[in-house]
Amino acid sequence: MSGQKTFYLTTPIYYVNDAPHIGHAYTTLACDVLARFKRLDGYDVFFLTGTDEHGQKVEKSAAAAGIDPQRFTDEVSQNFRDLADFMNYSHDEFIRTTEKRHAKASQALWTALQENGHIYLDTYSGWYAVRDEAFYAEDELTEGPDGKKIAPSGAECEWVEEPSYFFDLSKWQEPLLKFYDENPDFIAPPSRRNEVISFVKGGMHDLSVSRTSFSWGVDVPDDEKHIMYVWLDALTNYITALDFPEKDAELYKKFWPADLHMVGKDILRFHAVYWPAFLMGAGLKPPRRIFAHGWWTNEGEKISKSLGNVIDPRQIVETYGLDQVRYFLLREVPFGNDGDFSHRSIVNRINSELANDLGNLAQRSLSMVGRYCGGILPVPGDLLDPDEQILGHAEQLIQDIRGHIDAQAFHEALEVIWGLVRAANAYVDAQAPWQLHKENPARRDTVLYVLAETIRHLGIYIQPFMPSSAAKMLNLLAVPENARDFRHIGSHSALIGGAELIKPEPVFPRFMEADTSEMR
Ligand code: ME8
Repeated sequence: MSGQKTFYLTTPIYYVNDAPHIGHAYTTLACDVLARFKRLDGYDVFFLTGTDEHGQKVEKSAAAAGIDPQRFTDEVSQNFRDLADFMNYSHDEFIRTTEKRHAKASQALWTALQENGHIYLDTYSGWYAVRDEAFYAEDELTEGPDGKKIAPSGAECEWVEEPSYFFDLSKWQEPLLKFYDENPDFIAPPSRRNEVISFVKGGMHDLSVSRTSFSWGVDVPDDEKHIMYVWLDALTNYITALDFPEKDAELYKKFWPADLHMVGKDILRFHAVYWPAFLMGAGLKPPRRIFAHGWWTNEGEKISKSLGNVIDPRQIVETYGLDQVRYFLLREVPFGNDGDFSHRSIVNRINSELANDLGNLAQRSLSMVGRYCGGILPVPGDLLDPDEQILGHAEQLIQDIRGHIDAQAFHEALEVIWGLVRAANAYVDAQAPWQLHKENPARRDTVLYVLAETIRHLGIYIQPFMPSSAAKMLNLLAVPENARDFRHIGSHSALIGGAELIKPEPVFPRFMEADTSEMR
């Protein structure tokens, strides 16, 4: 549709050295909620995720598995793709950096940087952490007990000395600081923005952007001894997916610059410093915003393979339910902060907020329609103040939710939605339709209609977070599928007084403790 607002958002592309875990699921989930929200809000959305398949780390993992790297990456990448389907993500495309089109895009970016005089040949001698695929300066490192050099991330470093091309990052201090200044929303949350600004103010060394001691990567144009540094290759995925560098690439014209690159805090520097510098160096526009979210721990402990406490998203979904996990991950922790996954807290939220607050509201309201009105949605009479109030609350809420989603404050969006759930429960208690049933059936009908209408709004609002449960809820109200987007907020037309409703079934069952006895 011409003139339609567009929204392009991306997840990091994940390394295929290992199985996907809850951290990967979390980042993509946040993007999925945002993508679904924007679609419901009338945007033409492009939502990209995928896998990062080059570099020393992946090459080593393939060697350890005794498989050639291409077959290894094919297998592990498929695990990420399967997880994305399992989690009900609505990505528009899944990119792999071993695709041909990606080598072409990375080489085109390289050539543009070279033509603009930002790349030169020299020798790199310094520290490198394979786990982070990152170079470190001596003064950033500490010494481990066995004398090994350790990066701030905890990764072990090795000494590297080899011919390398360099990108003139040291010259980008001023342009980057100016860019951050002119675009105050470029890095979020604000604490992260300050971190980046002080890093850049501290001065930067030129960045090694090619390697010669192994070969699993994209070839440097016109110098076959070199492959590109995996981060230069990886970051380019965001424009490969838009058909860069094809002439007149429609997707690129339509969606670049990206509205949001969602990342974890571990990889903010690559996205907020290197990536805009590469793009500006190549004469391209930087993205509009980078959001760096926090880190998950498991029952208070850092998640790591060596501790044996990696959380498998499939296992928790099988235990607690998909929408329950989607809700918990975004409700439990202010988005941006670190969070802890604990059995007790997820069960608490499932039982109190999903089963009791929202589930019961729908179940008891719709059961009354069944019991008192023969399952026929009643036609309302005149609205009184409390009715107008709750309906006004439901209708106005979209503005608050939109504000929170645009700030990536998912927890706040859910909090205000639950404000309406609580108000609706208070409305049922105050209006006591079971009492009205005996005394004033006409008023009872109005109250039940107002409740149905409030639940319709709640069903619409929770769609991005819990798509299947929201669909069940809207089905219970016989809301047509084409009347579930945000244009239908506040319009009463979607609920038809006189419509026959199906017998309600609980949308959010309680979690029974015995279900997990095996797990703990
Ligand atoms: O860094 N808590 O890939 P990666 C929260 N290929 N999020 C977590 C997490 C945790 N415990 N663990 C991982 C790479 N993540 C590069 C990216 S982009 C051009 C290239 C999430 O497989 C979080 O989003 O190591 C983090 O940034 C990402 O996974 C790192 O994934």
